[in-house]
Amino acid sequence: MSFNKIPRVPSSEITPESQYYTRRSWLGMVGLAGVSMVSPSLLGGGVVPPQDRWPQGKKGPNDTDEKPSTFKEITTYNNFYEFGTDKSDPEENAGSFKPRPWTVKIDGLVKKPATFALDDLLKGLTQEDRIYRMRCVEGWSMVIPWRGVMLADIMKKAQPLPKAKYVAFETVYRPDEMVGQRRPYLQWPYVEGLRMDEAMHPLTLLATGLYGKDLPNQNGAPLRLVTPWKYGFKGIKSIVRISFVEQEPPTTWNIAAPNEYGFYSNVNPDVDHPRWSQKTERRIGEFGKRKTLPFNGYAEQVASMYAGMDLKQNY
Ligand SMILES: Nc1nc2c(c(=O)[nH]1)N[C@H]1C(S)=C(S)[C@@H](COP(=O)(O)O)O[C@H]1N2
Ligand SMILES: [Mo]
Repeated sequence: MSFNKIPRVPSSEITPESQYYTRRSWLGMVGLAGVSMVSPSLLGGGVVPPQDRWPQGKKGPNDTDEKPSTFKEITTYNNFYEFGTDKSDPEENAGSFKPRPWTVKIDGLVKKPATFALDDLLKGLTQEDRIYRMRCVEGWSMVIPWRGVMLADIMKKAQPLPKAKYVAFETVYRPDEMVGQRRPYLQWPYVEGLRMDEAMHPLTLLATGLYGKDLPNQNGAPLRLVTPWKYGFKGIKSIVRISFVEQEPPTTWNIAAPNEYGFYSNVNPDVDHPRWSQKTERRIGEFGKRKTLPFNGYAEQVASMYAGMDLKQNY
C-alpha cells in the first residue's frame, strides 16, 4: 500500500528532526509521551507514523495553526461512498483500487479539450504542502496536511473560454474496483461543481497527497478537490473529468437530497441542516465540541466572493 513507499523527501533532509518540525508538530510529538521521544530514525521506515517524520518546513499564508489530525485518523475515518457508506469502509475496501495509470479529461468550453496522463497534467506545476481544516456536514472536522497543486494553475493550462461560468468534476466509474458503485444509493459517477471564481481561488487545490506522500486510495487517489471553506462533500475524489460549462452543473448530494445540500455548500453555522444544527463540530480525536466558524474559518479569504448573495437561500 502507498504508505510503505519511500517518502519523496530524502532521509538526509528529514534529520535532524528538531530543525524541521514546526513548533506545533513538535508539541504534538511530545504529547504522545514516550513513544514519540524515540527518534524516528531509530525505528525502521514503515513503523514510524507519517506524521512523526513529516518534514513541514514553513508555514504558508493560508495554513492553520491547529494541530494536524494524525495520519491514522485521516486515513481510517473517511467518506467515500464508492467503497461503502461506513466511515471504516473506504480503508477496508479501497486496497485493490488502481490509481495508476490515470488520465484526466478536460473538456467543454476550453480552447484545447484534451485527455492528459496525470503526470502531464501536473508537469511544470509546483506541488505545495498546505494545512487546511476540513468540516463535514455531518458535524465532525479534521485538520489535514494536503499536498497538491492550485486548481487555478490547471485551469490556466486548459485555457477556458470566456463563456465558461462553472467547472464540473466527475469521479471515476469502476464498479469492478469500487464495491459501492454496484449499488444505487447515490447516482454514479459522483459529480461536483464550482463557480469559476471559486475554482480560481488560491485556497482551492487539486490534492495529490497528504503528509507529504501520495494520496491513499481512501482519500481520493490520485487526484481530489479540496475547498476548505466548503463542507467536505464538495471535495470530490478520484477525479477523471474536469469540464468547463456555462450553466450551474448538477452535484451528487444536491441530486440525492436537494433540500439538505445546495450547490454552494459553504460552511455556515447560521444555516441549520434540516436534520441537525451546524453551530458546533467535533474535531476527530477530541471529546468536546468546538464552535463552527463561518466559511470554516476562511471568511477573510473568501467572503467577498459571496457579497450580496443571500447565503440562507444559497446554502
Ligand atoms: N467521489 C466521492 N468523493 C467524495 C465523497 C464520496 O462519497 N465520493 N464523499 C465526500 C465527503 S461527504 C467528504 S466529508 C469528503 C471526505 O474526505 P476524506 O475521506 O478524505 O476525509 O470526501 C468527499 N468526496
Ligand atoms: Mo461529508
